[in-house]
Amino acid sequence: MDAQPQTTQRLDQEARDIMIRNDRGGYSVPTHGLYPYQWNWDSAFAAIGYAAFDMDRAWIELETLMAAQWHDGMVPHIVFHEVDPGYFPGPDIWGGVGPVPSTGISQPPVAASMALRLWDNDPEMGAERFLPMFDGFVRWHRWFMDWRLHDGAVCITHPWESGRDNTPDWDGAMANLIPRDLGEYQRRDTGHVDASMRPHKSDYDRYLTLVAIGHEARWEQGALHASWPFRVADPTMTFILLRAHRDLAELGRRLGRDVSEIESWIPILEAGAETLWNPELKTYDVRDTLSGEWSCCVSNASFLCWWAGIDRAEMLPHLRRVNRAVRFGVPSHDPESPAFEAKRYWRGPVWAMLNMLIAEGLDEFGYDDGALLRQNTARMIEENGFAEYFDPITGAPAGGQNFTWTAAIWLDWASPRAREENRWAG
Ligand code: 2M8
Repeated sequence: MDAQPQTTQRLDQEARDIMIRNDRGGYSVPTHGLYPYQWNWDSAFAAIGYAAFDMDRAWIELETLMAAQWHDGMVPHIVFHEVDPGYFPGPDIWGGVGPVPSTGISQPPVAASMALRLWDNDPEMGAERFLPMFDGFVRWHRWFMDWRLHDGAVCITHPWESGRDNTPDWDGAMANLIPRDLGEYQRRDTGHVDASMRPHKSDYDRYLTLVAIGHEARWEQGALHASWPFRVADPTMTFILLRAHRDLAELGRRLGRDVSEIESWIPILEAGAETLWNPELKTYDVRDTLSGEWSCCVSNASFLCWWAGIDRAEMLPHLRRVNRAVRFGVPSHDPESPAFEAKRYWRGPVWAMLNMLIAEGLDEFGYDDGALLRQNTARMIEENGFAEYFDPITGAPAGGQNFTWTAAIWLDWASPRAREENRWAG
């Protein structure tokens, strides 16, 4: 056997071991220590990782997540199954009002798209397991349509809602947000990971201010909507929800359900996505809906347009430019921007799961860049392991280690074995 298949076999095994070790029984944690709870979009990616060796376990991941759905349809960003003082802020600070202790915001709704993938893996099991969840998914997607739209683009009300916590995309909106005096609090993240790879205290002051406002209002969207001090229209959310609507409609059709309401949301978001086009920078960009200001940032979320089914000619030169500037693309922030920081979380590092979404979108439009990105992601993991994120210039692993979504993305997509076995193009 030559070196490559041996490496692949070893990494496949390592990835499976990580997924098994991060399994807490019915849900996975992103990594031991740093993130001891169930996160929304992490779980969606975890499901496709489990699908590589245990389809039943894959569906359980989504079922556990959906069981935390709130009465108003929201599916929370963190589900606090078992209180763990190693993470801050925990359930007491959030005061979520769902059936299980949770946060009061959501996260990028990639779950319907991952459910469609599970279905394609095993259609019989897919029909059986998705049917009971279909209505819940529709209610969740409707919640975004009811509470998060601005001119058809999807907004976030907290940096944590986008999943791209400290991206420079909302530096302006964050600067306009006046933090409360919160007294002393103890962050736990910097006890697990070097502070140079994490957000600053000034960020946390604002994250916690928003949580305090939501908690006081018991997360009543109707009450919060008018006065909420942070509302940013975001390509991550807009593109991911647009794709998720398309995928949910497909799942509904397969189940023989009426999907006309879901289909009616698609043109709304398509029009909304165009409101995120920054004509000066010629990129999909973030817009602060309160100040009207553009962020003027090219981020990895800007390149989710293809995943959403939108092929915009100007985006390909941007993608090639930012990838040329680093060894491992796609950097989470433009390396030519002064705000770029190679190791600080969402201000520069590469994230394997966003690479997968970007690459698959490119594949669907027939661009070779998708296959190149997959090979590059595979090399990055081969050389540097299953880190939370990676320095795009050196590939150095950053953040938490033995990370669920990196292992899942390897198993389902980046591993050469996945490519041979799988239905994925390229
Ligand atoms: C990161 O965010 C959490 C808060 O949600 C944190 O830093 O405490 C983000 O990378 C987010 O996208 C991710 O879902 C979460 C768990 O991996 O970690």
